[in-house]
Amino acid sequence: MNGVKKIKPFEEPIYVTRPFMPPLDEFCQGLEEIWENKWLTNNGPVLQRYTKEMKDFLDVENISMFNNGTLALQIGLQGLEITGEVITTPFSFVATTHALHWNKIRPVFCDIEPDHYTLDPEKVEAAITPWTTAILAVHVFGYPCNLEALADIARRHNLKLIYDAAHAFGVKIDGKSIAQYGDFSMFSFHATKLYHSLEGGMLVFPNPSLKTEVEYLKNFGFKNEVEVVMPGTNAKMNEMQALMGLTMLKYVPQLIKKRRAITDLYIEHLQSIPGIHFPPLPPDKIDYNYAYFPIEIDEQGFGISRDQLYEKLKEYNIFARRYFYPLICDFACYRNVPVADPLKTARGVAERILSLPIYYDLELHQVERICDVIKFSTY
Ligand code: T4K
Repeated sequence: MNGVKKIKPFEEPIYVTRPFMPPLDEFCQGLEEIWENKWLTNNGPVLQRYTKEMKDFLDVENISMFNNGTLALQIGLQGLEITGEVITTPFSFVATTHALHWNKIRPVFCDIEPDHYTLDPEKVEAAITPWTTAILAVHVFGYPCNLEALADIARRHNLKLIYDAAHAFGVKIDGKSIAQYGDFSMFSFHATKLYHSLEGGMLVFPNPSLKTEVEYLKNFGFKNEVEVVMPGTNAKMNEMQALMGLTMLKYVPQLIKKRRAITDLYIEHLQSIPGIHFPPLPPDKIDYNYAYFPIEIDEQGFGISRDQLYEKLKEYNIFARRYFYPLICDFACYRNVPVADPLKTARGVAERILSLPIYYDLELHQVERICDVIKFSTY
C-alpha cells in the first residue's frame, strides 16, 4: 500500500515563508502618531528614530534606508562609482545581477562552493581581468561568504568588495554583525525575509563619505530646495515601512530562535533519508539566522528528482520553492553574457536545490508532517 496516501494534505497552504506580523496594537500606536503629524515620507520622524535604533542594533555608524533592497544595491554601486566588470554569483535572486545591469556594469559569473553556495574565492581570483573593479558576493540563505579570502583578494587586486546581504540580517561573526564587512552590505527587508519592513532595504558601509552620495541618489539628487547635484532617483523609505521595521526590531532574537527550532527538527527528521543533503550548520563562531532551509535532492539516492518532489509536495498543499533555479546566467536576459567558468558546482546545486517552508508561525508538528510527506514521497 502506498505509505504517503495515509498522510493528509494540509487544509491551508503551507508556503515557503510567511511574514511575521507584530502585535497589531503595537503597530497601531505608531500609526496614530503618523496620522497625527501627517508626515508620511521624505525622512520623517519615524524613519529617523528607526535609523538610530538600527545603528545601535548593528553597532555601526553609517547606514542608509531604502524602499527596497534592489534599489539600495543599485544606488550603492552607483555611489561607489563601480564600472567595467564585476565578479558575481549566478546562484542568487535575479536582483543581484539586475543591480549591476542597471548600472551598465558587466556581470562576470563565477562558480560557488559546494557546502554553503557562496562565491568560491579561488574561482573569483581566476576570473579577474584588467576590467574588473569589484566583487559582488551574496551571503546566500544567510550563510556568510568566505569573508577573509574575499577581503584578501580584493585588497591584493585593488577591488571593491560588496556584499548582497539580503538574506543575512541578524547574522554575526565572533559577535560582530555581518554588516561590518566589505565596502558596503545591502540588506533586504522584504515581506518574505525573516525580518521585514513590509518592503525595504538598507546599506551599511564603513566610509562616511558614501552616506552623502547615497542620500542624494535616493532623493532625486537634491542637496537642498534649489540644488540638484546628480541625477538621482526616488528610493526613499516611507513612514509606514519605517514603522513596521521599528516595531519588528525587538522581535528579531525571538524570530531567529523559532527558526532554529524548525531547522533542528528538519535536520533530525531528514538527516537519515538517503539522497537528501543539506548544508552543514555554520561553525560555532557564527551566529546564524536560519533564514532558509535548503535541501539538495540526489535523484539516484532519493528515488525521485527534485522537481518530482516539488510537485509531490504541492499535492499536500506544501509550496516549497526552488531557490535558486534557474541560475541567473540562464535567464533569457543574461544568456548572452559570456561565462568563462563552466559553473559546474552552481549548475549541479541549481538542479538539486529545494527550499523548505520556514517561518515564525510554522508549527513544529507541521514541520514533522512536511518531513513525513518527504519521507514517503517516493512510495
Ligand atoms: N538579493 C537577494 C539575494 C534577494 O534574495 C533579494 C530578494 C534581493 C536581492 C532584492 O531585495 P528586494 O528588492 O526584494 O528587497 C521573493 C521576494 O520577493 C524577494 O524579495 C526575495 N529576494 C526572493 C528570494 O523571494 P518570490 O518571487 O519568490 O516571492 P513570492 O511573492 O513568490 O513569495 C514567496 C512566498 O511568500 C509566497 O508563496 C507566499 C509568501 N508571501 C509572500 C508575500 C509577498 C506571503 O505570505 N506574504 C507576502 O506578502 O521573491
